[in-house]
Amino acid sequence: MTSSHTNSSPTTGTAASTRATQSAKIVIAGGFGVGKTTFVGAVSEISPLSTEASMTSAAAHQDDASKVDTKTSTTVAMDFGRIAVGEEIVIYLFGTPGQNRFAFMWDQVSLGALGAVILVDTARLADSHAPIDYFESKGLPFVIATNKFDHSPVGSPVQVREALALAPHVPVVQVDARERSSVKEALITLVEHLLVLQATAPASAAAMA
Ligand SMILES: Nc1nc2c(ncn2[C@@H]2O[C@H](COP(=O)(O)OP(=O)(O)OP(=O)(O)O)[C@@H](O)[C@H]2O)c(=O)[nH]1
Ligand SMILES: [Mg+2]
Repeated sequence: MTSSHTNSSPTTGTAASTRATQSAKIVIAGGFGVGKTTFVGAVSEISPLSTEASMTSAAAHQDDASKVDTKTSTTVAMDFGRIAVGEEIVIYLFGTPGQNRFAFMWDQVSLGALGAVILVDTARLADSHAPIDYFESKGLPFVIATNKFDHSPVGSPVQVREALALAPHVPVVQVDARERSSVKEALITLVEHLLVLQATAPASAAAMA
């Protein structure tokens, strides 16, 4: 995997401290209330940074909580989490705000990212069109992860791929954003997808770094 940048650890005299650390940025995107903040929080090894604001009745015309009845807050800027992979690779997770009125944040949140996980609620597939179009237009690789909501129809990956008119090479996986192991699987799928893209199109992958 190509790293987004490389940091040298400060010298303290031990072999471990002089090892280079590579870091990669991954974006967690998707429509309103699909579980992005939950996803980042489930896997982050640090207390995730969230920028949640209460969904008040004053903003009810904007924050349509009827779509996600357990929801009392919404992300207004971004989520941030961190996972170490061994001693040498650190993955930073940036979650986007889901509501269209905060879409102006997506460029900032996605800057320098290697790829994205786009979370999807199969009961509201149309909400995924904007994030999918966004990452396609930026040429940023992504995988689709259908989140496991009780109210949502269980679509097979093939049905979801068809309904979202995805390119054949885009992976589709099922995820439970509350479960660390499930979130890790989705992230591994993205990393594997990035490696395949890099192996098959080295020039374009290098340009993303
Ligand atoms: N049943 C179920 N509920 C989930 C799952 N993931 C998230 N939730 C719940 O769904 C609601 C929305 O989750 P969030 O993580 O806030 O969603 P979000 O995409 O960050 O929302 P915005 O930032 O407002 O777009 C919360 O009440 C979560 O507890 C899941 O996999 N299954
Ligand atoms: Mg959120």
